[in-house]
Amino acid sequence: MERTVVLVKPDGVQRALIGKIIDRFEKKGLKLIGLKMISLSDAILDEWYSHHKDKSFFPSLKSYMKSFPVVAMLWEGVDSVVTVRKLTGITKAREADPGTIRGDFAMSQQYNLIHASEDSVVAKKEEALVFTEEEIFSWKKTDIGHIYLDEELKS
Ligand code: FUP
Repeated sequence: MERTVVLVKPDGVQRALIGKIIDRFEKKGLKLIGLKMISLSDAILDEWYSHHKDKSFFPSLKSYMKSFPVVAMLWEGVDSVVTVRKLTGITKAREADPGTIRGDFAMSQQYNLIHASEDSVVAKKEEALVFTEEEIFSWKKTDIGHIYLDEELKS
């Protein structure tokens, strides 16, 4: 099943929104298979945001992401990358749809609470950057039959 990485960014940690953010994904029916607090290093951030390295906001983005620890999560579900991006909302939080995490709790383009992997290739890269194999848990979610049809689980 598809996996995707979420970070609660420094502003989300400072604003005491970790629990609320986890709750959104849990209630949706996604399965949490990895969770930890980490301080992001220069090496991780250079790789994480390599597509932004030439942008004017990159130095500010990097120093913000290093300013305080973040909470990293790995979520699993059918089409989890797209699902988590929809629950997250667009980058510029003050214009994000109500009902999304950014739309409900944030105002800024940079302080937008949360990172969510952009696609499945990026999700695999991000998973490898923050989680070791021992930090990823395989467990049986017993309500799975009430979340998906059997044929959805086979696709
Ligand atoms: P997203 O996938 O929505 O997190 O957004 P991007 O990958 O486009 O951007 C990553 C992060 O860069 C954003 F969360 C915040 C920061 N950013 C800025 O600070 N200014 C910008 O103009 C665009 C992005």
